[in-house]
Amino acid sequence: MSHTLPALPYAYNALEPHIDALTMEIHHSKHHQAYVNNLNAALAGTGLESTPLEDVLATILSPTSPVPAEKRNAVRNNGGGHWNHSLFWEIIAPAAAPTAPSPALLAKINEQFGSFADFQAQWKAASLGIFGSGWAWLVVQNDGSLTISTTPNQDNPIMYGVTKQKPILAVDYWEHAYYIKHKNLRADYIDASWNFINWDVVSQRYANAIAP
Ligand code: MN3
Repeated sequence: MSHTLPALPYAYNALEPHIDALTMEIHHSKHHQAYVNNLNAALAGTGLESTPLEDVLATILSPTSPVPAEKRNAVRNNGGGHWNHSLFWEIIAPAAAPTAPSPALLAKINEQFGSFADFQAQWKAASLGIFGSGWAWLVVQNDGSLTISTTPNQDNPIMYGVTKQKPILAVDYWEHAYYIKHKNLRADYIDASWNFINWDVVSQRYANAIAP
């Protein structure tokens, strides 16, 4: 079965004013759809069409990847694009329904970063440090600690050896994610992001990641 574009659980204008409706529509129906289409084209005939995408991405950077060598860049870029955006749509929420980190996640953030404000400052510094297009991540490590990381292009922590439940927060810092509203001002988009992160989902992903 080929990969498909997931439907959004909210309207394109639901993220206003933090993400504008036109950006959401183009981002979902054009950019994400293109990653899905290109991924399906790259996987066609490989026998990997029905393999869970996480499994394909987990080994895509390895010489032993089952993806044919000439298809690996396309699968890396478009498979990453499909996986990353599918997560991104889940961890953002309508502005009308603000959420907050669970007590357990907030306690961990405070323990690890000093305070929520310190976490936000470190996240912002990391996000501003991405040269060109990429993503910022909050990842639960095997020992339960939280780390902020960034990846270029459509790479993600799964490709770098982190299993699928462990990235709990992801924000897209490609200019297509914010340029219409925020122009070149990535810092403004970062500041706005605190108003659209769905902490209910992030907190649930944290709980799943640390569950024995
Ligand atoms: Mn994007």
